[in-house]
Amino acid sequence: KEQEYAHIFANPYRAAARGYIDEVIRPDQTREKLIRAVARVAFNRPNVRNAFRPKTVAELYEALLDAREDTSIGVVLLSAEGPSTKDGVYSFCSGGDQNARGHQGYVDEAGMPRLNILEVQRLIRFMSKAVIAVVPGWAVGGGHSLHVVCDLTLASKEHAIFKQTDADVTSFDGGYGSAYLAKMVGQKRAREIFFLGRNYSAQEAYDMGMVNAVIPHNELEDTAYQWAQEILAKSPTSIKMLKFAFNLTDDGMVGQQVFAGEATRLAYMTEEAKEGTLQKELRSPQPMRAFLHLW
Ligand code: S0N
Repeated sequence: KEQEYAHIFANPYRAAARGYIDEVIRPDQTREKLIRAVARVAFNRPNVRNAFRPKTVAELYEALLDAREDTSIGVVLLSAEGPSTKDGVYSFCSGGDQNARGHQGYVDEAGMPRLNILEVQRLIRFMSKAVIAVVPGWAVGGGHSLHVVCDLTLASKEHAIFKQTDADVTSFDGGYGSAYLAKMVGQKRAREIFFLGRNYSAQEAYDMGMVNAVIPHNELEDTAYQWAQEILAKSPTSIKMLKFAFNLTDDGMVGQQVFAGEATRLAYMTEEAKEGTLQKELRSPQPMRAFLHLW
């Protein structure tokens, strides 16, 4: 299907619902046998270095939301198609499409100015699953910010280049793209990246601490899948709680809310919660039995 994001469905029932496949043949599955899978969401505008316009961002948001809601998916890879058919250059994402930007900002097909890439950032940040940026080439401007907000980044040894052009084009990611980047690489390096707008290789990005591994280009996607498999082998609840715990201190009360919300969800699964739901205590107050057991 012609989309600005290639979206590979991990759940065959969802793919069938969207008309991508005709029939799902259900094997004899028990709950234990259910496969937890990896979703790969990939930029698909390689001839403009995978720049995003409002339409692209809307599709990206929908694909990521789909991956978040799909309980069979444990890890999301944010990657990119390529190379460009014009010149063979690889890119992850070059940020906002400069052709969609007018004096009102980034304007969608209905003429409405939008900057919904920040909603995508928040979706990645607050998603209860690990999101890995798979960077085959240029990661620039808002595309650089996207890799920053992902949980992990894997970069092509030969082709990945990291660059912040925000200050060249009168834009500034004052949130995760800069402040969170500074937590990763330190204040001086983050200011250098934004103030000078230089190119950094995958190795330099790794040395600074904003990339987890530098991978030979032709092994990048397989390696990302392998990392995802390793994460899938872990406890999903632990991965989720760890992600939200790592986020908590930087996200203020929103971070606390997200973490506490998950703690509440776990509390609902306790014996105490069964009694709490019945509200017996309100009718005839007495100590909760499950509570006594806990102590
Ligand atoms: C990526 C660069 C460095 C690649 O250079 P290279 O290899 O020399 O290729 P070019 O010849 O320049 O480009 C090849 C073709 O691709 C088109 N193109 C490239 N980038 C874009 C783009 N961003 N938009 C539209 N087209 C693009 C070129 O025009 C060329 O086309 P043809 O072949 O037809 O000539 C280099 O291309 C470059 O520097 N690109 C621009 C990068 C940039 O400045 N991006 C915008 C940065 N700003 C944002 O992203 C702001 C939006 C945003 O996300 C935001 C806003 C507020 C708060 C937060 C954020 C946030 O950052 O998240």
